[in-house]
Amino acid sequence: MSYTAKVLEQAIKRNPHEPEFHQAMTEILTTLQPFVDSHPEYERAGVLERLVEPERVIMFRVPWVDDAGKMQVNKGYRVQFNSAIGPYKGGLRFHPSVSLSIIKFLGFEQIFKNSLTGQPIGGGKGGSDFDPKGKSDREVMAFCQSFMTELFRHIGQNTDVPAGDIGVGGREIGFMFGQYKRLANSFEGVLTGKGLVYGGSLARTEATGYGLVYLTDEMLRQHGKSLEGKTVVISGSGNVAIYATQKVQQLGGKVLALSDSNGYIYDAEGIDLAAVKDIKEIKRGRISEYKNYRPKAVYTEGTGIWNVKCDVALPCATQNELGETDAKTLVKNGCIAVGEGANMPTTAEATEVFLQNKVLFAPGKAANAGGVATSALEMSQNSMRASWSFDEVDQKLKVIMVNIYNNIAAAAKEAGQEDNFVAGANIAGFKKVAEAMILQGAI
Ligand code: NDP
Ligand code: 2IT
Repeated sequence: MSYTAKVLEQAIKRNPHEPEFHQAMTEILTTLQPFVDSHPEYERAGVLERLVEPERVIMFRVPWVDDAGKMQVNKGYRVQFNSAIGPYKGGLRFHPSVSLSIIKFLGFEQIFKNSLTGQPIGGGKGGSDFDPKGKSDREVMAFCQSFMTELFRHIGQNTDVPAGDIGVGGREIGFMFGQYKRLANSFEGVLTGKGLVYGGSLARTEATGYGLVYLTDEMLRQHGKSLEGKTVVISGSGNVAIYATQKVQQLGGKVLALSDSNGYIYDAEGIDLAAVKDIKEIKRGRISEYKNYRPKAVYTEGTGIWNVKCDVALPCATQNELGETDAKTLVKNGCIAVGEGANMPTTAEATEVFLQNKVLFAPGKAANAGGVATSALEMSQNSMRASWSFDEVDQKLKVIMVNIYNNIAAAAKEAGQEDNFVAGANIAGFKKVAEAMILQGAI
């Protein structure tokens, strides 16, 4: 049995009932196998056994009082997975589905993603099973303050720097930053995605969606194509989906459909992004309301968005939202490229369908790395007490995404798997972290 297979089997056995974490480890360790096999120094140093075990897992109670005066209790998590190349860095997710398994899969992915950005950031992730949907601003504030009342003792600008993810945007980051500052008595860049008036970076809000589109366009260009004139389907209608839509439109593509957890809208004339922003960013409403702005658009309940014919698919909602049947439908409909805006949105079986059919496939840890990369730019600005212009940050982001593409393409080619960017991203992300771990001894 190979070293990778042994470590995977043991890790699955030692972490039962964590299906998403198993899925992420299986994907990464399986693709790393040929590379790791040809480098015995990794086994000698026990790199993989260490990589799959988080450095620290924090789980805590989050009590808060709702508007009816009733006590509510949620679970809080922070998984500080790997600090070999920098302070732990990664988002916080507030969603009722959040479990230790989900936070561990996200934290594990984050190690490799952060390495790919070329920035000095380690991997971490956190969150809660709190559901911000339908809560008043005061309830969200009460929750965020209670969450930070425990978390603050575990984080810091040089230790662990959380940010947003599903259910955590500018409002939540603001409430958590304010509470951190009171408790720690320190105004510091401990969170990213902050408001522009208290240390946030221009272009962080746009960065994940923009970065996804920069990388997808670069991947197409290196294959003699581009996003210009292409039809695009994007799932989700949150932060990543909205700014992916904006950048696709700027590059001359046509976005036909967007979704949320209830259903999807199809607009043959191309999505009216101002309408979507009004519904989602201002009113915090449902995507079905799009019909009030564009009566000719079609709203369909449920998860069928991948049935919409398109040239390019950008899954930007959540894990395992694109399965084998969806992948086969996309291929049959002539889809030429997929870029993962979400983390692990494509199941293993669906990924295989894309790779077998030569669909250009950019995995999330590379394609959505623009968000965390720009978070690292926010950290740099905070340390320097500087503030860069939108164009400056956007230009840096673009360079980072093109570099990521070049690195994963080169790693894939070197491994004899040209155009397999899943393998390329895993190998390129792994190499730097593994080397740092070996150089630092038994950490
Ligand atoms: P938001 O909370 O802003 O938006 C999430 C979107 O996905 C919403 O439209 C939501 O619909 C939908 N969604 C969430 N959960 C589900 C579900 N279980 N089933 C169907 N739809 C769902 O989050 P983001 O846009 O920030 O995050 C989207 C994805 O991108 C996540 O996978 C996240 O991990 C990843 N990501 C985010 C980054 C960032 O900087 N924000 C960086 C890198 C990756 P509804 O409103 O109905 O729940
Ligand atoms: O999945 C991710 O990379 C994020 N949610 C962004 C993390 C960050 O620290 O900006």
